Amino acid sequence: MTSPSSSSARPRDLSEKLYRSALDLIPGGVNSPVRAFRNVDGEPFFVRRAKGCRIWDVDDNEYIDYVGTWGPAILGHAPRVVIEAVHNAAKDGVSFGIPNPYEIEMARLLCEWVPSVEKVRMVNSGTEATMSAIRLARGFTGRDKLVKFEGCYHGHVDSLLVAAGSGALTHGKPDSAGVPAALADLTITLPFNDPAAVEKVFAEAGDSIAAVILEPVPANAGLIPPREGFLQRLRNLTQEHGALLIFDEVMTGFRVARGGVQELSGVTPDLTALGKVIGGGLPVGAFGGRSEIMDYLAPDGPVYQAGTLSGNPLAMAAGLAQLKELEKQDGWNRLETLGAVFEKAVRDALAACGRNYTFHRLGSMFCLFFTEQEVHDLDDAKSSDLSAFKKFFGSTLEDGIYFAPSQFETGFISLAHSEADIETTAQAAARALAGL
Ligand code: HOZ
Repeated sequence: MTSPSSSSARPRDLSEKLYRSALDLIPGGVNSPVRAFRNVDGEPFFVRRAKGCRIWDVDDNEYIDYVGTWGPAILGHAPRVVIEAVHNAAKDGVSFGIPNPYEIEMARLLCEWVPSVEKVRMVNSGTEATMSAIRLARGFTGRDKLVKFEGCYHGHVDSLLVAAGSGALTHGKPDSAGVPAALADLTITLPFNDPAAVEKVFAEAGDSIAAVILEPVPANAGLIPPREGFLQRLRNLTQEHGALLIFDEVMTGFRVARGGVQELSGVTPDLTALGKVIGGGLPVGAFGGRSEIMDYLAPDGPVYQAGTLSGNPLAMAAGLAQLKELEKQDGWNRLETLGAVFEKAVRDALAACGRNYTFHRLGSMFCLFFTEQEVHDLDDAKSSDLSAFKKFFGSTLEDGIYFAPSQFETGFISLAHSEADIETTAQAAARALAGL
């Protein structure tokens, strides 16, 4: 088996063979574009197994993983508590399409943990969560327009695939074909961290805006903290104009704190979209908020939203097991400690090779921007040197470290990463930086 410390080129014969087959059968060979390694001039490897902070590909190469299945694997891969919970739930049936007790337990936990949530509905992905939240906002306010921010990514929802981050940005197509112009015209897109731009839009069209939706800490254009007071300004403006404020905490929910960015910032939105960590690695999303708004949903209200597999017992059991374990292990404090160790290691590696690249971290989320410019919005993020990123990615991958194959994604540390893993990673990063 090839160990993470090996620096020789890794054989990927079986992955290459599988990828050839995939290209014949699946568009682009992948079931989600961010997996395609296109902008790092590579090809994806195929995973055989993952455990803790490590993954092994089908050619038996081993990697320390900082993608964590794009966020959900906060305890690490295949945690015992989650495997047992899924196994136990499955013995009683894998899907009912009829209410089950896990749904109540999950709803109670979410209402207790997430400040904005008085009532919640479960869905199957983050995309479904944001899609449903904006429909609800439009139904509740009787208005059509949405405000979103450049570089924020809210899943592949028609109305929100405008100036979108994540894979859309990575592949240079932040606006998708197939989104009707009439729909895109209802989405007003503004630079992040620019309160004056939001104030202007509200002054001009405030009474037609249903909602402002944002990742309160954008994590799909790299990782970009909000400037002091920005979230509160959005809260005040939306309230003054009768619009709703929607936080998309699919990335940050249960990750940066038990109650997400809204707990850390003290700014409470009207609606919140959740996903990723909430499912323990199974396909789960949720959206919730004030009761008076949530009660607009069918069957009580006029806004239709539904799902055959929503509240699925396996998914609920997995998510509950992961969330309870996080709390039991004092997860958020431990992740902050690990994150600080990681940050110091990265900053030391940067200093050692005389690079002044911008590094952002929030708890266990991080991004190294290959630019010396401060990063406060998408334009700043786009000043990154993508060819330097590409070289860095290739070098660390060959050294057995798997970072996301895009400058515009966020990295994740899990509770399964040890300080020794982080040290190994820092050494690989230092080698990669020295080689730029
Ligand atoms: N939302 C994920 C991280 N940016 C992307 C996952 C995907 O598109 O497959």
